[in-house]
Amino acid sequence: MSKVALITGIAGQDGSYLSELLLNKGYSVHGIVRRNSIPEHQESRLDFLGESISCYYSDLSDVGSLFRIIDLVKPDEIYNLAAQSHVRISYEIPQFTASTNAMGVLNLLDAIRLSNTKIKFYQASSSEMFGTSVDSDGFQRETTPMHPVSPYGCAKLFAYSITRNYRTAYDLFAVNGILFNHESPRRGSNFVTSKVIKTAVEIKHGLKNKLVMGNLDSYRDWGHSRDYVRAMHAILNHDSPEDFVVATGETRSVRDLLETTFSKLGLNYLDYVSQDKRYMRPEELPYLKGDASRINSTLGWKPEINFDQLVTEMINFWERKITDET
Ligand code: NAP
Ligand code: F7E
Repeated sequence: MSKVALITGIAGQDGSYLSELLLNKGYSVHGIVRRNSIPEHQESRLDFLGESISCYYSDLSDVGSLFRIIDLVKPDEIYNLAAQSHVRISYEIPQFTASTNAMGVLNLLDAIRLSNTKIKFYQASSSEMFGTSVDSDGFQRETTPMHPVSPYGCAKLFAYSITRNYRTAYDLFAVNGILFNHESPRRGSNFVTSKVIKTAVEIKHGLKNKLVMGNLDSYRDWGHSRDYVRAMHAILNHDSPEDFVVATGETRSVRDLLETTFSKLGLNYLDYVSQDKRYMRPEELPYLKGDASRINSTLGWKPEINFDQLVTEMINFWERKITDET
């Protein structure tokens, strides 16, 4: 019999790639979406999957609806990808961010604990939890202390901790994937990779003439969402419940991202880019570089798409989209 997966945040970037992966593995795939006043756009990342998945209205803050859906779907695995996932915006809506990203996870864990303790639970934890903490060799790994520097990171740290707590206290198969930044053509257009690549393509086509940015000197470890959802599935299907870092092990500055993108398009970013404080954060996380050797040696996971291929895929996507629209 096919396994049943329930994905919260199914209509997000990772939700769409994970749905594809699980369907290809023969899963029956179900997901939670929030009510939106324009339902036509809401599941656009899932359109290509047609009727092969089933979605239900819910919200991580609505415990009753979580119980209802778990009872209806009877999942073997729950992937909790739902979150207010934008770090800068978490400063503007800190309480909503904490309510979804922290308390929402507790709601789901309680729903599992009180309905069926056999359900396996994956929590989308984040490298943002490390904050300013880096090991002396320049990497962050499973043992690195966590000192988050944003409302988003603080809420995710609660979620990470309560997942571990419920694992040991109630013997749940509840695990964390500590994922570093991962991107794709399906990335929201207000995250830095999509913003830079989309705007650079628009500049090349004469649709815009400037790109206004925030901090250019932070470093990120950027991978591809398609690779990272493979890691989520592997972590949840390991024979014991453990937490793993998922990363490429390479770090680049936002400036490097600008340079790579604009030069692929035959442009010089210095001619177009300015900075404005509206895109700066009250506190910045300056540097991320993950050590994924544990997941590599234990589960055999490694990324297959490198930074250069990621940027090229995203440029091609925005080239096609902009050409189709003009
Ligand atoms: P995303 O594209 O922003 O997707 C998040 C999804 O969660 C959206 O579909 C959103 O729905 C939904 N959501 C938000 N608040 C909700 C609530 N209260 N109840 C139910 N659903 C809600 O994010 P992503 O990039 O796919 O990331 C997936 C998960 O991994 C998130 O938890 C994120 O924090 C975490 N993560 C991401 C990265 C990364 O680099 N991408 C790295 C580490 C961890 P709406 O569209 O209706 O808002
Ligand atoms: O910013 C800088 C910004 O918003 C990356 C989320 O998926 O990864 C993501 O969080 C860097 C930061 O991602 C702009 O200050 C400069 O240093 O793309 P981002 P993030 O904050 O790292 C973690 C792991 C998650 O878990 C999160 O869910 O780029 N930056 N100028 C800018 N960033 C944005 N968004 N916009 C700018 O104009």
